[in-house]
This record gives sequence, structure tokens and C-alpha cells, in this order.
Amino acid sequence: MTCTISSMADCAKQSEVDTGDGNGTDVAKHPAKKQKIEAGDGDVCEVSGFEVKKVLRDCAREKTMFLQGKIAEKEAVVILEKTPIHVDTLNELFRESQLTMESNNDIYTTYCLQPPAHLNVIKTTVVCPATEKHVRKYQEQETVLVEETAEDYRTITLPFLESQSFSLQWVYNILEKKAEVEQVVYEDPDPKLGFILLPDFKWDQKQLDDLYLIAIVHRRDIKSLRDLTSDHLPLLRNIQKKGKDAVRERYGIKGDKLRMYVHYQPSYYHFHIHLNALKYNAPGTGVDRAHLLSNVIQNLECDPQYYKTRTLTFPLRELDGLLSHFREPKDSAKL
Ligand code: M7G
Repeated sequence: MTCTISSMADCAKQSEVDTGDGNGTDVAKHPAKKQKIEAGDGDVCEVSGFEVKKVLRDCAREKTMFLQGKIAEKEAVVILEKTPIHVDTLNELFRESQLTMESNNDIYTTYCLQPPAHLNVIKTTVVCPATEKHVRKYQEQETVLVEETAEDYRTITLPFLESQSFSLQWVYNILEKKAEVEQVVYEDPDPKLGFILLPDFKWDQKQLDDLYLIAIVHRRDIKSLRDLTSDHLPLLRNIQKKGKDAVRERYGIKGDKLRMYVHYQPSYYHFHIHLNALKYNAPGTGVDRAHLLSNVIQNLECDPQYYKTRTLTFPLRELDGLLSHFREPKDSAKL
């Protein structure tokens, strides 16, 4: 019997039906919304004029490439990422694609399948103008583990991040409703306990398997995990409860299928919580950097000063300026 690729559409149809049972991606029931992109205060850079200078990182397995270059004379970092194949496009994919057979041996055949343009998307993220720190963030490099005592935080990390951390303008644009307004999934406007929940820009919102949201707190006085004390428990519990409720309501994902955590060190020192679909191994979920929200809450319940006093271990990349300060003799490290 000869198999044609287009007959696979029947499998696709079957697969679409199968996804309602809670095991597959039930995008039909809880469509991941596609929304209009709004610009913040920054200029929008024309990515079509991007001149590539250097490949910063090439992750063939993740089908992602990080590039450094220029857009209209401005330094830019561009991230290219091939997007996953969506179950609900399979029928069209097999019907409408151009097929070229590459090899055939007994029952094994490989093809090059060229899908129609709209099914062949590369998610493109542009940082422009990009700083040297952005370039370093995305560059391939070794990482080392650093053990930071409370004293190290006060004398090395805090002065460093106060002088050198990434701009928080994008965060303030979200909190002040100047950007990504239509993306907001949920907001609790309370100035002390409130937060905005919205899709992380790493998520293309086309399927729920790699759901990735962030909850950004309204208050601006918490830089990171290190600043938390038991006084913040009402805030953390509020995000845990309302964040879970909002995700269940919008996407049909229950709380026990959701990973909520904070990074230490974060890239952006305005307190926020990451929320992923549990089955998605998002970058940055390793034990060296991610702290589960439920553990953070329990630690603060046991010891109100837990994060102010403990030694915290985290990875730093070789080119991270903070690492050089940890490596200097302590006295000169005090900036
Ligand atoms: P982080 O733990 O500070 O740093 O998380 P990381 O980037 O090293 O994980 C900040 C989170 O905010 C990350 O998951 C980013 O993908 C996300 N993020 C960063 N920016 C600049 C934006 C943005 O402009 N919009 C949205 N929605 N998310 C962003």
C-alpha cells in the first residue's frame, strides 16, 4: 500500500478530537489569544534592516539563534525561534505543503516539507537599542555557581545592581498601561498587594503546552527575593491564589499543573513571579536559579528574615560583571 502524506490529515483530524481529554493541547476550548502589539515609549526598530554582526548563541536543538548586529546604526540583539507545530494546523499542513522526497529505503522515507508561509513562522524578538549587558546576557558562555552571604549581598551585589542593572522601563510601561495593555490576563490594582498578570514575551501564546506568564507587582520597593520578609506574605499569598484562579479561568489550567517561581538572581530587579505550564521545562527552572513560590512562602513563615540572612546560591555567567566583583578581594569589591 502506498502512503501519501496528505492521508496523514486523517490522523491530524483524530488528533484534534483527542485533545479534549485533558492530555493534549486543548487550544480550541481555551484559545491562547492573539493580540495586537502596542509600542511602549521606545522607538520601534525596523528589523528588516538588521545587519548581522555576530552569532551570539546557536541552539540547534531548541531551534533558536541569538544574533548581534545593527538596525539603522543602532546596536541590536535579535532572537530567532522556530515556533512549535500546532495540532489545529495539521490538516492544512499536510494538504497545502510542497513535498520533496529526500530518501527512501524499504518502509522509511524522508521528505522536505515546505509549508505555506503562514504556517512557517519564526518568532522574532528584537532588543534595540541593545546595551553591552544585553549582548552579554544572550552570549554563549560558561556559568559558575556563586554562594552569596547576606554580607556579600550588602557589600557586593546590591551596590553592583544599583549601578548596573537593566532598565525597568518596560515594567513601568506595563504597570502604567503604556504597553501590552491588551495582553493583561488579570489585574489586582491594590497598591500594596496588587499585581498585573500577563504573557511573558517568551511565549507566543499559540499553544498552552509552553504557557508562560509573569505576575508583576505594583509596588516598586522589592528588588528581588533578598528583599522579602514575612511582611510580604500577604502579597505572595495573594499572587499565589489570584494568579492560579486567573490562569484556570482564562486557560483552563489547574493550579496543580502550574509552576510558580522567582529567579535569584533575576535579570530585572522589580519583583515578579514566573508562571509556567508544569510540563514545560522553561529555561531558568533549574534548582540553581528558580525558587518555588510555595517554598518561599513557607520559608518566610518559618523565619521572617529568611531571605535577608541566608546564603543564597545562584549561577553567574563568565561575562557577568557581578562575577568579577565576587572574584575580587572583598575590600576592593565594595563599590
Ligand atoms: P527575570 O527572572 O528577571 O530574568 O525575568 P530572565 O529574563 O533572565 O528570566 C524577567 C521575565 O520578563 C523574563 O521571563 C522575560 O522573558 C520577561 N520579559 C522581559 N521583557 C523585556 C519583557 C517585556 O517587554 N514584556 C513581557 N511581557 N515580558 C518581558
